[in-house]
Amino acid sequence: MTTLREIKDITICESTAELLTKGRADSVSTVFDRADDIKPCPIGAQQACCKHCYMGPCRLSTKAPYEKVGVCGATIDVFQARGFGRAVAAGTAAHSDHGREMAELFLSVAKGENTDYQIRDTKKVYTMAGYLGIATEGREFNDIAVEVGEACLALFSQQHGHIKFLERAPKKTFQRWADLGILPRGVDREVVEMMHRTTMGVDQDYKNIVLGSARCALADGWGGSMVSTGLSDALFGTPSPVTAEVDLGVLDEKRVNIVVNGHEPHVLDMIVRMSEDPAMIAKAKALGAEGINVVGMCCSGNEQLVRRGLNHAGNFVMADAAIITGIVDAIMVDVQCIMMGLSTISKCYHTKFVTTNYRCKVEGAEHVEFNGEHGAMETGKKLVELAIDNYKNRDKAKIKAPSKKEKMVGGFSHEAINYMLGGSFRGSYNPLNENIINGKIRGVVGVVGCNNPRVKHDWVHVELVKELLKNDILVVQTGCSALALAKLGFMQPEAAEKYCGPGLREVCAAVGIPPVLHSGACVDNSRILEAVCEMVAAGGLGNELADLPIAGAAPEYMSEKAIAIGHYFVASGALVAFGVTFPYTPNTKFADYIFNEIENDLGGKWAFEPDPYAMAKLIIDHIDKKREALGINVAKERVLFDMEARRQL
Ligand code: NFS
Repeated sequence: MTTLREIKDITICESTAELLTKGRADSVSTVFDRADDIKPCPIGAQQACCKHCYMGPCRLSTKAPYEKVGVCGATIDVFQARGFGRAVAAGTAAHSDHGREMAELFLSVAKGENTDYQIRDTKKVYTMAGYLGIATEGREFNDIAVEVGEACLALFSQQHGHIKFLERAPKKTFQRWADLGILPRGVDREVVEMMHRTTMGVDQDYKNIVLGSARCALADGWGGSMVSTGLSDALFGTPSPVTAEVDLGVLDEKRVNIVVNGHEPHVLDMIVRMSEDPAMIAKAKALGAEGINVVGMCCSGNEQLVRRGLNHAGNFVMADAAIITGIVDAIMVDVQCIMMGLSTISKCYHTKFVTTNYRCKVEGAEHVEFNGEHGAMETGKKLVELAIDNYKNRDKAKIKAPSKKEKMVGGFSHEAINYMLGGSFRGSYNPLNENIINGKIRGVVGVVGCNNPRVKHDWVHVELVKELLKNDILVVQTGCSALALAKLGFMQPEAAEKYCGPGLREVCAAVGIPPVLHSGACVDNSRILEAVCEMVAAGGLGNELADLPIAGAAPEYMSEKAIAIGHYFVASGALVAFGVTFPYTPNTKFADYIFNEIENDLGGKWAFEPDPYAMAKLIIDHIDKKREALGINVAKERVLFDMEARRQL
């Protein structure tokens, strides 16, 4: 019998704790309990296992002096690099297959073949055309849009030359990539090449594999993800500040509740639109409900939160808790971060678990295929009806409706940041740069990524961000991490007063922004690339991305996608710190390369640190080092709070 953690050790999120307690009383198993039940394989966890051929799998000792090698003679450094490269390829594939879906959808709309969606942000299409070198003078908008869509789609299978969006980077950063020979070609080509290079008997130089992985990761960040963000903005609107409510309390006992858990914004968009149809509302009312309530969960929810202020139920590990409420009439999923356990747990309640994408079917789930290009509206209606019909099956004895929810302001695209800081007539990044130069803002850090049930849910995110804010570091967020902070009120302008050092507090008050900016889903980390390019362009902070006092962190990550994102930030010149665990063996050449030496090649580097306070310290040290190199470091005390001070806070 496994001993399960006490709920207080599992999460700091009150509503999650409340529902997990009920889940245990209901005898259902959640992702947290399964994490207690299955210990990670210690050899796999250190990437000291290679299973890419059938002379093995070979497992090496994780203790120095690492003399043992695989049957083919491969060293532990090659083992680690291969595993790393494959994670980057898988993550890149995931973001990019999603990006391609957006490109195909956009193209069908631009061509006038699909009237279920519209292009809502024409300005974005012109901007994209500019980056892609597509002429716009004197041309019909639709012709431009079709060409933009085709160019974006072609970028996936591009065989020669680099992805055009890379030219948005500062010249020096671009030159670094060119000199290293890692300017990526099309996304598909880079993913295929990385899979090839990591098969048995191909690339057996760990540095060459890691640099090859950088090429693949760059194709993700500056290719697939950038296409996804750009075209989704064109279709659904570029985010600008908007209010919403987050946490499980957004579920409403009196209405039909639909939770959409996934990554395809057009699926959620259609379900929301169909739920607003008076005929649908009438149908729900006829069954005794007061209406229909659609909320997001994880990333497509993040996209619709920052674009239209859609309420959001929480990060992906909270999906079990949502079902345990007994008031979720349907949970609809598309692709990515969908736990198979949801199928099992939904059967313990009345919840319908519905898959909608041919790529992601789950045993035991009902499948209603959603095709954005054909009959999206019809399918959207069908999905909403299915939830309405299930409302009558609620089991009153199993209901526990959570009440906790928090208000937030989100929607900080790089365009919105530009506007907020500079105003509509002189929108620019100059004010941000000035505040960094004068030291009111010490640096900017992207705190992103998943939750991982092996650590206390949300706690690492929140403690890290608190430390950064106290030290005048502006925080930009995406993905599940953003929900951790939003649920605790960090995304309200008032949070600046409560959590920030004096400099950051002053800037936030003057501009009227929260100190933690929500920028969208994980694919929207490409927005952070855009923002940091603008920072270099605005001047005064160096000539390449690696000069900036910035960093990235994914303190509770769990996905291969996070590794791909981390690596494109490293390849773009940032320090990237990961928590929980990292697939490496300490004191090997591979470890030394990715954590140190790689900085000479790429300008950025990796760090692994599970403790949020130590992570904050290493990030702040890095930022101070960059400030010093820029000659803008005014001596500043680092505020390190002791336990007592933390408790008071
Ligand atoms: Ni990102 Fe979205 Fe969340 Fe992690 Fe999964 S939902 S794309 S991978 S778990 S942040």
